[in-house]
Amino acid sequence: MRIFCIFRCCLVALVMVAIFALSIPASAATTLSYANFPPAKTFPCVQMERWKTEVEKRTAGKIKIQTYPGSTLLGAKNTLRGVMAGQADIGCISLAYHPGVFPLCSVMELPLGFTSSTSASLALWELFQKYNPKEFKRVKVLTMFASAPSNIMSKVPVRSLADLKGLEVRASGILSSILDSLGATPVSMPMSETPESLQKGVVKGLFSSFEVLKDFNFAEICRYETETNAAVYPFAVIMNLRTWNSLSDDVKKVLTDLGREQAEWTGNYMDKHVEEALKWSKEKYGIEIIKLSESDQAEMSKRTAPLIEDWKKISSAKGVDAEAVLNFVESKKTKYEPSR
Ligand code: 3IO
Repeated sequence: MRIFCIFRCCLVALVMVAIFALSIPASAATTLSYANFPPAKTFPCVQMERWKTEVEKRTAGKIKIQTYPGSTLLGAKNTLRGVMAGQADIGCISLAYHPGVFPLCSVMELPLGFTSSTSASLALWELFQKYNPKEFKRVKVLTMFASAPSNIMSKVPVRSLADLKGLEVRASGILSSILDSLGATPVSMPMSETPESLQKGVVKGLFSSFEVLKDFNFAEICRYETETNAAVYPFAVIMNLRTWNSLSDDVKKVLTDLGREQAEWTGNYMDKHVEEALKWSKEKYGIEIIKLSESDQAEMSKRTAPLIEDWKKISSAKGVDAEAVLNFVESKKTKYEPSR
């Protein structure tokens, strides 16, 4: 009886040690949540999965990232607050969904003539590094990037600025003001609400980069694509500050080192994907690409130029050295634009 009791005690102890040992590797890894608003196959989520893979590899299993695409954790407009409050550790935001909140970085929404996502993404990242603007002081910025230049995708052909008059077109932020200055009727909403609005006919088109023709299948409903190569949409990937402060120095270094690389990777991915999406849309739906006349292009520059002056006034009132910021972005554009 006694021997049996000792044996049983040993067995219990052994099982407990085994459970403890097994639990060590699990508790050594920290899992961070990452919220993203658009569907999984769109570019903000493609870059999220790439970032996750690199972080998990480079931290050798210390950090695991649980990704939540398609607004499954936080939506387009509440990701900023949600990350500040700790509802998610990390989140991806489109700055144009928060008018007035980012007086400095909103410079990237202006019609500055960027022709690629890569050059705009690098300019945005370096702008942030240089000014470290206080508009982001309540979060840690991990990386930034920008969409490719925006164009009009519509159900009806827009062959001239005259055709745009009164047309309801979806955009956000300063890009809505660009549409307004061209005579369209802008309807501001996040990209994630656009499929339904197009379906219901609330809007007749959208103003964004061309890769969405494939990724949202917008080519099916918007057969006319008018090239404007207008402004880009700037994005930021932000982390909760308490989460950031809880990370070890070696993990912080991995994330810091990845910032610029990720901006460039995303730009390259986007620029290639725009080409692919256009080819796909032509083959599958026979979309028509429309170029505006020289005189309409000149008229566009003339009508949108005051938006730059407006931005200067608004950002200066919030303490931004507007002239210096614009000059900085122009110099980066010259540096990174593919020479033609
Ligand atoms: C965008 C946003 C979500 C998914 C794909 C996208 N491609 C371009 C954008 C930028 C944009 O239109 C926006 O609303 O942020």
